[in-house]
Amino acid sequence: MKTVYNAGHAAHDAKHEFFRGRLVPAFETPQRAQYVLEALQRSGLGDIIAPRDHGLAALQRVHSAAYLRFLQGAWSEWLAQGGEGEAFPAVWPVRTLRSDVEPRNFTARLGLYSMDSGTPLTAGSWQAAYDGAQATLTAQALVAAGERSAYVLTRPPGHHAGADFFGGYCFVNNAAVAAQACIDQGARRVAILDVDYHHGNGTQAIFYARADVFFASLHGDPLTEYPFFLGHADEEGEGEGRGFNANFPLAAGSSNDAWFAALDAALARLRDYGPEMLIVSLGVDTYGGDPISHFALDEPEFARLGRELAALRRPTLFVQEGGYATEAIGRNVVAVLRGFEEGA
Ligand code: OKP
Ligand code: ZN
Repeated sequence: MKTVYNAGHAAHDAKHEFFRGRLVPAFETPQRAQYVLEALQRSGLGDIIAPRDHGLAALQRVHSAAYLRFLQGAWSEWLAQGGEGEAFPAVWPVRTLRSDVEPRNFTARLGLYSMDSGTPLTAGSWQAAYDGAQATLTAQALVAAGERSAYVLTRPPGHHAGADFFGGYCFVNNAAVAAQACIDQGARRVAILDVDYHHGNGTQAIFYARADVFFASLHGDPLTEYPFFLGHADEEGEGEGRGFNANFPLAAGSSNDAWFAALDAALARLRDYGPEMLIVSLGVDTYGGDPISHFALDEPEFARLGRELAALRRPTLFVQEGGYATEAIGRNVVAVLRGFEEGA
């Protein structure tokens, strides 16, 4: 399996994030991708190639023009108004406040286009996220051209980013960009399976009213886990999309047996759907040693995940999402990809 590696990821290098009332070292670091890269190189899994630039248009297919414009210019606006260090949003248009009028004030727009204060915006955030989407499009093109599978090694992750907001460490929704690219190339059914510990609220929302992209997600129950405000089992899609969204929330602390039972249920839904391409939002923060998550997967379980995904027999694109036990991410990712190749 080929890897497309976004070497530009390191341009997004936040030093801090807010956690329980104080600034702590950021969990989402360049070291994450570095460790995966080293594990991949040791694994001999396949070539590691550079992204090709497919341009901004594919991003505009899932994100609003106003949001992308904001992201591109945000860092220079932050500097121009005297910002120091990383930019964190602090005010949001929640219930009864208007989000249909774009304020002129930068802090207000930072809130309008975000969902939390946990996502530091840095000098290189836009560039790293843009390059990540290009890496994803490069890998999507490989699979669309007939490769059995491909893996996108990138950060920051993407699945929390909505059509017009960032959050949960995410700026550009790579999995959504890839799914939309498949549709724009003529596919009629694409499936996204999100196995990150956190619900992929952005991906779900982007395709919620559509039948051409099925979204299924296994995740920590939003009653207690981030992103808290989406990801419940009764979210089944709306309008034409009714029946094409499937959430499998699991209590924090759930066993591996419970996790694989939910995986089997999700895979059964995807088998019925019969997608032309499967996109896997591959977070490995389901690892038992993850510092911000509460499932218990380990190397053998990641390998089993890979094998079960291969059994779907669909062209498969893996897109890197979370995983914060830095020293273990590499071997966990390699276990999934190896398991997939064994099963393929
Ligand atoms: C991104 B992805 C820890 C609090 C959690 C947001 C978590 C985003 C996870 N400081 N903050 O889904 O792995
Ligand atoms: Zn996650």
